[in-house]
This record gives sequence, structure tokens and C-alpha cells, in this order.
Amino acid sequence: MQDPDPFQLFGKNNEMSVLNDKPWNIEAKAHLLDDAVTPNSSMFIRNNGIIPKNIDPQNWTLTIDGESVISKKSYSLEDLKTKFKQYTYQLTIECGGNGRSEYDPPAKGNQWTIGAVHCANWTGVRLRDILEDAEIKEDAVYTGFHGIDQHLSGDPSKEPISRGCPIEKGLQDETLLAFQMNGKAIPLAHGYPLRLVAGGWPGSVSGKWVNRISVRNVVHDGAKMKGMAYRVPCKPVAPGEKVNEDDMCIIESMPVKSLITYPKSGAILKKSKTLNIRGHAWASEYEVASMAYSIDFGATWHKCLLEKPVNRLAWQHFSAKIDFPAEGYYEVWAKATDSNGLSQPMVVPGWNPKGYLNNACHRIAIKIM
Ligand SMILES: Nc1nc2c(c(=O)[nH]1)N[C@H]1C(S)=C(S)[C@@H](COP(=O)(O)O)O[C@H]1N2
Ligand SMILES: [Mo]
Repeated sequence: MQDPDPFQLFGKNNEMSVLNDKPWNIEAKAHLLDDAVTPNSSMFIRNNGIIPKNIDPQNWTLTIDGESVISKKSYSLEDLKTKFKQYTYQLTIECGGNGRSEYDPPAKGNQWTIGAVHCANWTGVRLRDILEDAEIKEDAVYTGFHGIDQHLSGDPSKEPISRGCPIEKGLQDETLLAFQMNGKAIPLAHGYPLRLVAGGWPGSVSGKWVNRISVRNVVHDGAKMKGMAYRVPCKPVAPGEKVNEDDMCIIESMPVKSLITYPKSGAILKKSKTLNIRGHAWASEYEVASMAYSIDFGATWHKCLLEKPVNRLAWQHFSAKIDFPAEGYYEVWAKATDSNGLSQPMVVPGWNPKGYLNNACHRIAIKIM
């Protein structure tokens, strides 16, 4: 039997790139992310294990347990949908390893280029409301999620991933336990029937197929919380340097970044024409404060128009009209600056063993004839 066609299987645009099929990891291209709100067809898929099958939403339960709950409590999907207020937010999710392919020496793992980011509409209940209903203790410091996907080894006693976040992030208004994406049931590959969405933080915090959340009185110690996974050196290191596990710190919010989504790199334009570029920028817990472009490799920068986010943690849209001085080859570079005053670096930032947090400027090629 032939392997299933991933584009059909997941409803993805056939220009998406399949980086791995065991487990499935698929990324977008910049021009596929042009929509204000990312449709399923262009959303990257990142899996650490095997996508679950035969989910029965009628019998789904979410259990809240851990040292820092008074007594464990379970909810059906119906409970979640009927007993709590629902919210919809546009939330940016970027994989911590987005941009990994550019590190040198290379880092193992999926060689994401720029396409492991999306900003969809998520509808669900606030994790905070559920945790308050379940009554958490004052000593709560961390959350830890558990999903029903299987470890690649097939060993049922192992979890592929079980990460979490400091309780403060878990209690934010926008941290959702979502059951809808873009107004419909969440597609299976994105976490049907229930997933966490913690916008702005490494995607690995947004647990899919979630059926249990532990409220911990210590930093969660689930699969991929320790060692090198989703961690970077606490102090900068030289490229290729060996780093002890003890000197690695957990990644929290993602750094400021942007993407030019129109035109497609390689576009050809007549000299007399103005080029309208557009794209998105995001800065996790901060807002993007300004957006600039350069057509001379960063020698001079010019302002882009930048929109406000529709809500906190949503990406922001930018655009600019560019007139080129002469015929020839150009690159358009885009650089975002956040409300904390930090900008994107023009080259790949600090090397780290697993190749996380590459927020270098995005650039596209343009030919003027
Ligand atoms: N249960 C479960 N949740 C998970 C993962 C996983 O493998 N299993 N991968 C995480 C990672 S690393 C990322 S980047 C996001 C990707 O979400 P998406 O596949 O919906 O784009 O899901 C996160 N949640
Ligand atoms: Mo990720």
C-alpha cells in the first residue's frame, strides 16, 4: 500500500513542505501565510509522537490533578462547553525550532526554515476558569499537560511530550483550552478535540489532544522539560560548544520576528511599477512597535505601515510601497522592533545546541526589469 498523501490526509496546501513523516512534521512557505488569519491549509504541523486515532468526543474527559489542586476533578467536553464562558482569540503559535535550518554547526531535529508559525482563531474556555473551578492551592508554580498521542516507540508507558508553563502564563486571559479553530472543530492533526493554546510561547507549550493538566508545586518534569529539549544555554556559548544540561534554561516567550508574505521570493517587476509588500510581525508578550524594510542589505531602513494586533498575542500586519531606483537584483529585508526596544537581528542569532529561537530578518529576492 502506498503511504497516504499528507496534503489530502491533513487538508494542506500541496506547496507545504513535508520535513518528516514519522512523526508527521510539515511546514508552510512564506507566501502561503499571507492571510490575516491562517487557514488550516497553511498551518504547519509539528508532532513529537503518533497522531491519535478513533477519538470519541462523547467520552472525552479532562482531568485536573497535581500536588497543587485540593482534589482532582474531571470535566467532559460538554461540561467545558456549557459551564464556562467561551472566548475567541487570534493567537500566534511558533515552534521553538522555527529557523533551525540556518544554524551552523547544524542542530539535529526537523530542519524548519521559516514556516513553523501560524496565527489562527481559537475558541474555547480560559484555562484560568477551569483551574479556579478545580481550586488550586497557593503553592502552584507550574502547569503540565498530558495528551493522548503515542510515543514513537509504541511503548504506552512513555509520553512523546508533556510540557507546561509557569502558573502566571497559565492564568492569563488568552491562555485557552480550545475546542475550535477558525470557527470549526479543531482538525485532528492540530489537537482534536481539545488543546491548550498559549500564544507567543514556544509551540510545545500548546499541548494537543489534552486530557489531563497537572498543577504542580515544582517546575513540571514531564517528557521534554529536562535536558536539551526546548532549552537554550543560560549564558551565550560559542557555535558548536558543548553545554552541560545544568547550564540550559527553559525557553519562555518567543523573540520578536516577522515574515514577508507577499510577494513570493523571486518575483519579477517592471521598473515603472511600485511594489506593495506585506506580511506579519509578532513579539510574544510584547507588541510590535515598529516595522522597517531595507532594499540595500540593511544599509538604510524605511518605515512600514503597521497595524495594531486584534488582541494580545495575535500577529500584526504590515505593508509598504517600494519604488526601486534602477533595474537589477534586490533583496527586500524586513525588521520588526518590539515595545521593549528589541529588534530582529539581521543574521542568525546566538548558536545553541538544539537550534532554537532563530529570529533573523526574513528576506525575499526581487528582480527589476
Ligand atoms: N500532545 C502533543 N502536543 C503538542 C505536540 C506533540 O507532539 N504532542 N507538539 C508541540 C509542538 S513542539 C508544537 S510546535 C505545537 C504545534 O502545533 P500544531 O501542530 O497545531 O501546529 O504543538 C505542540 N503540542
Ligand atoms: Mo515545536
